[in-house]
Amino acid sequence: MENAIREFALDLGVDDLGFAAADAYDNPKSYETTHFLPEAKSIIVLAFKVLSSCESPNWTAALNGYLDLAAFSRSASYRLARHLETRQGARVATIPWSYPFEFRHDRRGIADFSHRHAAIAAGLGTFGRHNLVVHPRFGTRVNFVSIITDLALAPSPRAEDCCSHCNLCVTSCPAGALDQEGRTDARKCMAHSLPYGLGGDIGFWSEFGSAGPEAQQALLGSDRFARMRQSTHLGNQYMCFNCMKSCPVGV
Ligand code: B12
Ligand code: SF4
Ligand code: SF4
Repeated sequence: MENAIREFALDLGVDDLGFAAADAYDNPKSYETTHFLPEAKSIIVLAFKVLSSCESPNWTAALNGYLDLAAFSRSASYRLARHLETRQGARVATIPWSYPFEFRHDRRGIADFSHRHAAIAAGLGTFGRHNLVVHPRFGTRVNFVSIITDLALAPSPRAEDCCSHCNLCVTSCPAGALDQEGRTDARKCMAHSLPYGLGGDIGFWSEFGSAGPEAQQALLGSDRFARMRQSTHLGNQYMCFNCMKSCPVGV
């Protein structure tokens, strides 16, 4: 069954996939797989190679390649999940690329499920110095989505250490967010990589609330406001790809 699933997914255009037993998924900060699907037995993790456009000096092109990946990952995940339902009689829970995730005050900025840990359990790579998963062939230039299912699937073998410990990701982070080993300073990263996300939005409206009428007019006419509005429509509007594009593995 694993081979048939693999063939179907690769035919869709997915770059790689791996299988993990649901109880091999180990992340104390996220929910158990049974939180998403009470009958969970396995996780199928799909890997999508990030387009070389992430290196474009033009930000529109860099971001657009990323949004293409996100849109495709959503459709590939749906098609594979439907295939599992119709052909294998499976039950499924699909976990998205990034959003939606349950925002909760007591779990600030922490998603319900970790694709990184699922990918490692499914043999799709190992943690690199930048706290991202390094895939043996695609290096860091890979994103994941996961499907939790009640099918009992044979787990894929774990990958060997894929990070060459060259430190290039750390030195190319413009925010210093990777200085401490084993931890991404999410605040520093977000200020640089997602300046028009939730934090930027809150900052804008706080400033707006305490500004006089003229300053408010200027704020509404600013590039900052236009970018923020665009970000609201697009979802994640990433402005930094440095830790991903600096990694020499698999390029
Ligand atoms: C919120 C989020 C962010 C936030 C906060 C990240 C954070 N706090 O770590 C911000 C905006 C800062 C961010 C930034 C980026 N992100 Co992000 N992000 C997410 C998202 C949506 C949720 C993360 C989460 O809360 N997971 C739940 C927690 C419980 O698990 P976790 O993510 O694995 O977090 C644990 C690990 O960090 C672990 N850990 C870290 N290092 C190590 C090392 C070892 C040895 C071990 C054992 C554990 C460990 O400890 C944490 C707690 O358990 C995920 C998608 C997802 N649902 O997985 C993408 C995701 C993690 N992001 C991704 C990417 C690519 C990025 C960026 C490069 C942005 C970009 N331009 O694309 C940067 C990279 C930052 C970096 N170097 O860490 C990819 C990673 C792909 C990969 N190859 O690993 C993901 C999986 C999206 C996807 N679908 O592919 N991200
Ligand atoms: S995305 Fe940019 S700011 Fe965030 S950790 Fe990577 S290099 Fe640093
Ligand atoms: S850039 Fe170097 S240190 Fe960083 S993850 Fe890649 S191989 Fe590891």
